[in-house]
Amino acid sequence: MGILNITPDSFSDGGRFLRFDNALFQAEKMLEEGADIIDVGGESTRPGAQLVSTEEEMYRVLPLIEKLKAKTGAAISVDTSKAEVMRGAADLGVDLINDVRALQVEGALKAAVDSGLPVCLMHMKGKPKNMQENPSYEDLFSEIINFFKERVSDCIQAGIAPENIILDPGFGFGKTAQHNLALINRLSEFEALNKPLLVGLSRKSTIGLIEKNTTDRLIASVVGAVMAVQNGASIVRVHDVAQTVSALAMARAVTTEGKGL
Ligand code: 7PM
Repeated sequence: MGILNITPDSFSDGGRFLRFDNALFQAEKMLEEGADIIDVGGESTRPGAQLVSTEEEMYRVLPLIEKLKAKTGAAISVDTSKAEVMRGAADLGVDLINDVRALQVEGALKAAVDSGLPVCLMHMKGKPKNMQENPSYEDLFSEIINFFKERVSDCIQAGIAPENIILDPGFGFGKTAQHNLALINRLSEFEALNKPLLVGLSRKSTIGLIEKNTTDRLIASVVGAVMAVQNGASIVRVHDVAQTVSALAMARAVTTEGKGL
């Protein structure tokens, strides 16, 4: 899954068109590099980030989804927590709803059910505003697993098909570096839930402990992605598609002892 974040906008329309074209170019590049899904997001969930209005978020993501659907036929996911954005994206033929708030915002669960689309439910402890202020757990894995069990049960109850649910432990969302590293190392503990797992660790701050400069986080991010897949992840959400695809191809060649070559 390639990440396509639409950054905040200036007031000038020139800027908006430029950003739109740039985003389109990025998406096409990621598809050429081997991405299977493009994840389009218009809200920054960075710790302490400003909330984005529904109107602004729709304005950022919907035209892009529409254009991508028309131009590429690639699978598109929409990274949103807002019911209106989910509905708008579903009307445009989006393929997956990716929600860092796990459909807990007012109206989101209903919108997801009505869409009939697969959903990714992510674990977050706290809110983006304060989630990185000393996150603590009595037991990291059992807390996340219990959260998943409750959300899966609520989603199925509401009408989402069990086979349409993907789970994500939420790397960096209310977790210390040690928590994040434990999540990759013991990701297989989530396999008992029998759902596909999605992991997003690309360029995040834990990677930053290994490589300070954001521009130098490529190799560390790729190693994390490979280890996540080795430990059971079905989808990795990444910025650097070509390099991740290459690394995963090598890892698969080894584990299949070259059968696919
Ligand atoms: C600023 C800071 C912008 C952080 C974007 C981010 C995940 C996600 C994000 C994830 C799933 C990023 C994050 N992270 N969706 N959306 N899992 N399912 O680093 O880990 O891309 S936003």
